[in-house]
Parts: sequence; C-alpha cells; structure tokens
Amino acid sequence: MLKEKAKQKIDSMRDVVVKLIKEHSDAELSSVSLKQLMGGMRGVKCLPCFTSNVDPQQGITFHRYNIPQLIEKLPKAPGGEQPLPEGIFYLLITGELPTEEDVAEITEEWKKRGELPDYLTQTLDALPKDQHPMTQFSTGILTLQHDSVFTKRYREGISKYDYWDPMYEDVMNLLAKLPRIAAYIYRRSYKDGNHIGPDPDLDWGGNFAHMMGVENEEYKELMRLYLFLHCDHETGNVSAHTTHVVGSALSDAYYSLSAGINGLAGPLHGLANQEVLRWIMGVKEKLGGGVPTREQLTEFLWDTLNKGQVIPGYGHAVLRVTDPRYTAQRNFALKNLPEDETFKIVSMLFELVPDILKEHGKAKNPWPNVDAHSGCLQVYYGVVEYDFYTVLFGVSRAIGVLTQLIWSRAMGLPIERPKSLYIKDLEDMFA
Ligand code: CMX
Repeated sequence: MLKEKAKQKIDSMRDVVVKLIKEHSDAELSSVSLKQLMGGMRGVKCLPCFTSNVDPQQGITFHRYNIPQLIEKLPKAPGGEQPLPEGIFYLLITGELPTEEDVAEITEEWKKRGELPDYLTQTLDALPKDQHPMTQFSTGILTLQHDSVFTKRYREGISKYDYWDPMYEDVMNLLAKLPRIAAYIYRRSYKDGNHIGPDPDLDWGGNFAHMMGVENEEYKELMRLYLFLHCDHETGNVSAHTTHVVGSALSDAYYSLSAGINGLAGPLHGLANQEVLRWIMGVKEKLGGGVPTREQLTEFLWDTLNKGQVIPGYGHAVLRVTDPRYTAQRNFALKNLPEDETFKIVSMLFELVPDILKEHGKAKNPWPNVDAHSGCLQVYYGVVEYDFYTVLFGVSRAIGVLTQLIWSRAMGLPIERPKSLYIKDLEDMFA
C-alpha cells in the first residue's frame, strides 16, 4: 500500500532531517545581497525540497532521475510509450521507481475517490461560462474544502506528528477529482455543457483526455506525457512556493492548492502556455494564415520586444539551457506531427528567438521553457481553446505541489515567516 510505504519513507527521512539539524544547524548555505532582496530572491537558497531539483544546466531531476530516464523507466499504459503520471506521483512520494502494480493501485484508488459532489458542480455552474477556466478551476478546488479531512481532524485535536496522515487523504481525494473538475470546466465552457463520464477501464491521464471528449489514442498518450512533464519543479517557483507558504499556516490542501493555482494563472508563470498560442495566432491572423517567413517572424518578435513585452515561452529564473520539458514535447511532435503548421512555427521560433533575445541583451536565459511547446500539440489534436491550457498545467502541477505539502507536514516544517527590511531603514543603512 502506498500509504504504508509513505509512512516508512517519512519515518526514515525524519531521522535524516533531525540529524542534519542537530549536526549542522549553523552551516551557512546562502547569503542575500541587496540586488537579490530587490530582485525576487533569485538564487537565494532558503527552501528545502523533498521531491526534485532544478539544475541551471541539466534541468529538472525528480529524486535524481531526469526526464529521459523516467520516460524510459516509468510504467506505461498497455501498448503506450509515455510514462503514466501515477508513476511520477509514486516516485515523488517514496523516492523509488514504481512497479506496474504500484501504479495500478494508484489508478484504482483515484478512480474510487474521483466522484464530484453536487455542491461542486452547482458552484461551477453558477459561474459565467466565459469566466477564465483558471478562475473556475481555483474556485472548484476551494469549494471542495468543505470536505477537508485535515481540517476536520485538526478540529478534533490531532497530534502534530500525525498531520501528514489527513493531508495524504486530502491529497489523494483532490488528485482523484482534478481531471474531472478540469474536464467539467472544459465541457461547460466550450462544449455546451455536454459532459462525458469517466471510462472505468482507463488510467488517470487517459481518462482525462476521454472526459474532455478527445477520442484519440495519440492524444491520450500526449496527456500522459503532459501530466508527467509539468508536475514538479522544486519549491521556489510561484505555484509550488505559494502552495507551500499557505500550507505552512496549516491551511489544508484545498486552500493551499487553490492559492498555488492562482499563482500559476499569471502570464510570467503557467499562463505563458496560453500566451504562446495567443501570440502565434495573432501572427497568423495578421498575415491571413499560413506559415510566416523567417523575416516576418523576426519582425513580429522585435515588435513585441520594442513594445516592452516579453516573448512568452522563453526565459527562465533558474534554467540556462533549453528546458528538457520542451525537448520532450518537441520529440513527441517530431514523431507524431512533423508536418503540422503550428509546429513549424514553434520550430522556427526555436531557431530565431534565442539569438534575438541575446541581441536584445536583457534575458539571462534566451532558451525556450516548457510553455513554448505545449499549445501547438493541443491545437493539433483539436483542443484549440487556448484559455484552457493553464488548467492542464494545473492538473499536473498539483501532483508536485501536493506531494510537497505532504512532505512539509510530515517533516514538521514551521510556518514560513522571513524578515523584511523597511525601505527607509535600508536607505539609512547605506547613508
Ligand atoms: N522576453 C523578453 N524579455 C525577457 C524575457 C523574454 N522571454 N525573459 C526575460 N526577459 C527580461 C525580463 O523581463 C527582465 O527585464 P527587465 O530588466 O526590464 O526587468 C530581464 O530580461 C531579466 O530577466 P531574467 O533575470 O532573465 O528573468 P527572470 O528570472 O526575472 O524571469 C521569466 C523569468 C520566466 C519570468 C522571464 O524569462 C519571462 O518573463 N519569460 C516570458 C514568460 C514565460 O515564458 N514564463 C513561463 C516560465 C515557465 C513557467 O513558470 O511556466
């Protein structure tokens, strides 16, 4: 059972953390310059992460496994080539690669817990259909707070050493429901509320594709890859950090994830995936369709920069190379849609943008991030409503940030409260 395995891992990690604190409490790990204080804390090492690490040159590793290794090693759907997202959840929780049985157990567990209560669908139905899907998604998650096991057990008087247990239950309930909430939002906003129930024979990602109404085996595979790729990116990014900070006040998983999703909805973070497609569609519209020439694309790119806007999908706060999550999606496109028009534009951008950003001279990382590629794959399979794309990101990101929440409660991490510096005191300090 995953929960029993998690308990063993938590117990041994508690020993590791206690030893580290006992023996190295005063070790200096990072200092903070004024530039960092005013610059979004870039590079300040001040957060533990129990699941993953982003290296500027190598990209993300999950418990030290990189993306190509996991695409190869994680269990697949029958006849499939892409990793099942249930497998990365198992890895993040336990630090070990799952067997096919481990993954099947999670699939079954999430099926059992996946039903949406009426009060949730009624709440969603009360929102305007053209409310941004991310607002609907965050509202849906927050609404489910009604059923938080953690909050109930806290009221009953639980020991702090057991916090992780009801948190685990909330996380399992939430993850089980997220694809259904997301598909519900997609169908109500774009498909006349013509909802599709889950298929009991499908896995978590395959079922999400099915409930969205895209009946295509290749799209199911894409969904599995997508939900695997976007799940976790250590603790410092906005969605993970927000979830962590809110959770540190012992707000439950629903409050915490809803807040993290609100952060993901920003155009400098997850919403960049919708912005990439919106940018490409804008170019196509101005040119009256077709694939633009390199010269035309160059002109549009400079025009965007000269207007003081960012080129969405490029740059990163930590990475200094092409995001391996971009490369994984590019490999999928090269195999399945090499002649697609939007993919050709995305590829042309890959050739042009880095040099333009270097010439522009501001971005520290001129290379594409995860969001530069995802939209064109969705369009190819008929999911053209780009306002919805960040919800897909959110369903996946929940795997990582919610796992981190379990770890935070299990390790007894305290309420987060860094010290700020009043601006006039700073001024006086250097007067
Ligand atoms: N286009 C134009 N300018 C860019 C840029 C881009 N893609 N990326 C960075 N810059 C600019 C910054 O706006 C900043 O300008 P100012 O000095 O005028 O403020 C300067 O370059 C330095 O920024 P940086 O240190 O390289 O980047 P940050 O760590 O501050 O920000 C990020 C990182 C991702 C927010 C930024 O690269 C960006 O805005 N990219 C476009 C949006 C995007 O794709 N976001 C998704 C990131 C992945 C994710 O979270 O999903």
